[in-house]
Amino acid sequence: AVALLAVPAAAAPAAPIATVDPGVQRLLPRPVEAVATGRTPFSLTEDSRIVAGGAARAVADYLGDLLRPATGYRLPITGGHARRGDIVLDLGRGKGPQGHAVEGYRLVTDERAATISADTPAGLFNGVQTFRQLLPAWVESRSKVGGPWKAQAAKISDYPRFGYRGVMLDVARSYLTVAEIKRYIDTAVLFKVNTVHLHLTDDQAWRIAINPPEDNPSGLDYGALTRVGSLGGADRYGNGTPLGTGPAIRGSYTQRDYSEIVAHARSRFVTVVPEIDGPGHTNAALASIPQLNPDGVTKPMNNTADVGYSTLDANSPVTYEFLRTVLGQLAKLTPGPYLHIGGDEALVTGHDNYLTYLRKVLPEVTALGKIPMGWNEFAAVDLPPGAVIHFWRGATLADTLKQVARGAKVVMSPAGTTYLDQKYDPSSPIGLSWACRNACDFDRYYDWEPVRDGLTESDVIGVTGPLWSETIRGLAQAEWLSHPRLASIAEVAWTQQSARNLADFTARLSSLGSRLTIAGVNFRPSPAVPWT
Ligand code: TNX
Repeated sequence: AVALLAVPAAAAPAAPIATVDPGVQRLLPRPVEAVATGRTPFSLTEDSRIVAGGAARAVADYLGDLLRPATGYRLPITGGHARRGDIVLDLGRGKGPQGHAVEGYRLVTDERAATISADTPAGLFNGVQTFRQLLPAWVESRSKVGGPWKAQAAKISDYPRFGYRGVMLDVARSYLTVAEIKRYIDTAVLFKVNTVHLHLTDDQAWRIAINPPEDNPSGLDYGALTRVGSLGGADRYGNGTPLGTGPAIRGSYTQRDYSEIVAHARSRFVTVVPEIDGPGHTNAALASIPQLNPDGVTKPMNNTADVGYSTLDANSPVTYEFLRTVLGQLAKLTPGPYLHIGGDEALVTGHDNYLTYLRKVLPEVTALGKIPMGWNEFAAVDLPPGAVIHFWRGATLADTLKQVARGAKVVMSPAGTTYLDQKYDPSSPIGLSWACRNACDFDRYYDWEPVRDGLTESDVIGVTGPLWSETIRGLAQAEWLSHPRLASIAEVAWTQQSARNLADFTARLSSLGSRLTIAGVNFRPSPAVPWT
């Protein structure tokens, strides 16, 4: 029998699929075109090799590291011709689906080989994630387990709807170690997430080390940002009710730590987007460096979850001297194209000062060769072409549409359907509930269309799930709130709208639980999913 998982006609719902069916019918996100060919399955054996040359070698290294622990096979990486049972990474112009060179791939599995073809290493990497899901869930085991390691015989041609498929980690309200961030990324790429936004600074804490520059006219003590500013986090609500239990909320990243995160992300074709929030959400900076305050006196650190009470001084040259140093160092450490400058909830800045601030900071970012990104409030000023509006709520929709008409782009994070920090339902022990109340499971985060509100397909470059961390302590809690809702967001970002269907997605989720369990990744087993 030939099972079909192709794009259905726009009006027809996707064909229902069996929950335990292996192979193409469990792929997450759903591919553009995936056909089970009915041939003999591919078998990975102790004689299998990874055939890859040139720039495909980096992907081959990743794939080898992925498969060796569970299989116990050597899986040598080699050039030359493929033999029966090999995995082939075939990189070259025109190898991927036509018109989708940047990230598209083809995958063919049968008794002869598993062949992934793409125009770019990023495309190969996407194909590897699909191949990974065709193998039994036990392949996620970090220790050796028995096979057989068969992958259903299939033909797949696939590419993303959007190029920016993101998740945001708020490491300011609660710290995550470098190892935890790497682990989180390693799970996210399973769903073809390719962007990790790090919310590095906020009222509660400043997490990234900044070196004093050679030219330091105001003699600012940048070391205080981590010496003082990193010692906080959100540990109680404004009314004093304690918030969060688990590992320490404090910590910071040296520039070497940050580079290690960037390098790890890069090896998984993930772009890191650093955020330095301002002019609001800046109490930790104001508590570290006295000259940032109009009265020259540091503010006290504040570990409540409160926001909206702090601001940088838009009329002080020291503010811009400070930001030039900070953004300059981050730009150097960040190979990705974006610098996120926040801009949200500047409630005590005053409108004119807010505009002044942005009109000064935006050119600094472009002068560093980076694309400015900011929360949708920042669309209040004219943005440089290509700037990215990170849309989280509707209040400034008119500004967003105006800036889009002038060439800005949009990343969608509408709070009620993407905020990963929200409780699943009132029984969730952690999570907030201001953006999504009562029923905030994977279905709600799946069943929405990102191109809306007067935006067109080419205005939107992608989707991100923000994981704010006021209530989160450590990786296990971060994972619990993320999975399976991150899979929903990833499919919204990857899969064409016409191919998306909630019932079909729910059925495909059923096999994800065992995969995450074997991988040692925490998740919330939603009662609505027939977990297998
Ligand atoms: C709003 S969304 C915020 C964050 C909070 C979050 C909690 C946005 C741009 N700002 O400061 O952490 O709500 O859900």
